[in-house]
Amino acid sequence: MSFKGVDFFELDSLYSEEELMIRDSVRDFVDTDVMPVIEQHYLDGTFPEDLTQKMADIGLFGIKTNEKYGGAGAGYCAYGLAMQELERGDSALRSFASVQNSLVMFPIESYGSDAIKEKWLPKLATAQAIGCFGLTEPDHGSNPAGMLSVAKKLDGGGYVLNGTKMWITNGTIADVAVVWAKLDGVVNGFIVEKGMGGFSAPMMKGKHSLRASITSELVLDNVEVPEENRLNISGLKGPLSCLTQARFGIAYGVIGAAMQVYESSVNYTKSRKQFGKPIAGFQLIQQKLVKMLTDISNSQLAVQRVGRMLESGKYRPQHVSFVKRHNCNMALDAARVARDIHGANGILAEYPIMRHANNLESVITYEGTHDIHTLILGLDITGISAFE
Ligand code: TGC
Ligand code: FAD
Repeated sequence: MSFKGVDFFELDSLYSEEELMIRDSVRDFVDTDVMPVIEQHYLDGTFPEDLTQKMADIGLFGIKTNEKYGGAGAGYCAYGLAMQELERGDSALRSFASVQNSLVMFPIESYGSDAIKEKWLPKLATAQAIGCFGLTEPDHGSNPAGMLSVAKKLDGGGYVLNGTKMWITNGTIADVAVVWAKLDGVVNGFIVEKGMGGFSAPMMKGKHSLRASITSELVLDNVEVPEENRLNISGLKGPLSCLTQARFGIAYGVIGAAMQVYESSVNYTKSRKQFGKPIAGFQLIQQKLVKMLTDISNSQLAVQRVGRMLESGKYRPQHVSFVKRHNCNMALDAARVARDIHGANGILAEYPIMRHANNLESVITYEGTHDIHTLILGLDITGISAFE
């Protein structure tokens, strides 16, 4: 039976027909193509690479990108709903799509030279090319301003890049990397292409979370890139503007994971009997289900509002921090409670619980940890920075 969604407040009425159509096509894809294979990929620690073409075919890459580059030219809420459905399948697939859309196509479209846009956007939209985004370094995660990667201008034109990036989603399989490095002490973005001399992207191993996602190092050892591969933005606002896009998609995405663990919990508690009756009949269980539904519904309302604010251009990045922080925390809590509700069965691959719970431990950390978003909002409230 296909997924019906969790919609206590009849929120479908807040979306256009086109937005619901996009959501439903991703929902069908997840039910048909993702659910049957994802647990095994998670257990094996493999990314389902064979699904990327189908994802492109249903328009999952370049959802907001201009149609002239092969995108769908849709709005933020359409993008968000697509991420929600994908993450109901697995955070790894949503991560893949977040990176492709928000962290690679967005900066190329916003800041790339015409040559770079024409070269990469159509290929990224059709999954002929895969992208990655290299900001984090081994010793600079929450504080990317301290990055050590450097770019130097070459006398004959172009730049030479040196440095190491870590925790880079899609790195090993990427054809193109958006890499951030300091040029004369200021953060700048560069397009690094697979096969460029001195560039390698070894896979990171041993993860207990996001096991169906590829996570890599990026090693830049005197990599030469031409002038046209430098993005037309300087300062930390370059990468942070990309993060605003991706964080919004995550805030929608994690609702999908929460919906999945909630639905499984409702079904499980109705069929699982203890002390002579279904556990759904115990007050403590009902209280947990009510909290999950309340939290999911609040998160849905908040993120839809932020989506419309982004579409109107009347937003501040702090609005996005609010929903990234709140919704990731909500989904992780829901997954942990669902694990409890499923008892011992909650740790089995037969149920979509532990996988989501483990994945969400990464999702609450990447794109700005829960506490970094707390500090962003704390600064917004008080006007006093507590970062240092
Ligand atoms: P700060 O002085 O606050 O800002 C520097 C400049 O940037 C502007 N700005 C933003 N612009 C757009 N969007 C935002 N969200 C922005 N936030 C700030 C700001 O106005 C300023 O502009 P200007 O013109 O004055 O220069 O910078 P800071 O160094 O104090 O840093 C602030 C802090 C700590 C909040 C920031 O560094 C931060 O957000 N840290 C968290 C790092 C992070 O999120 N890393 C994510 C790496 S990528 C990733 O995780 C991908 S996971 C992909 C997946 O698999 O889904
Ligand atoms: P740290 O910054 O070392 O933080 C450790 C702890 O200290 C956290 O609890 C944090 O909240 C806390 N802390 C830090 N600073 C402060 C402070 N000022 N006040 C109070 N507490 C503080 N990065 C990319 O660039 N591209 C990617 O594609 C990408 N994909 C990822 C995929 C996965 C699976 C994971 C796990 C990470 C990925 N990341 C990626 C990296 C991610 O963005 C970072 O892990 C994240 O920004 C946190 O950095 P850190 O891990 O170095 O933690």
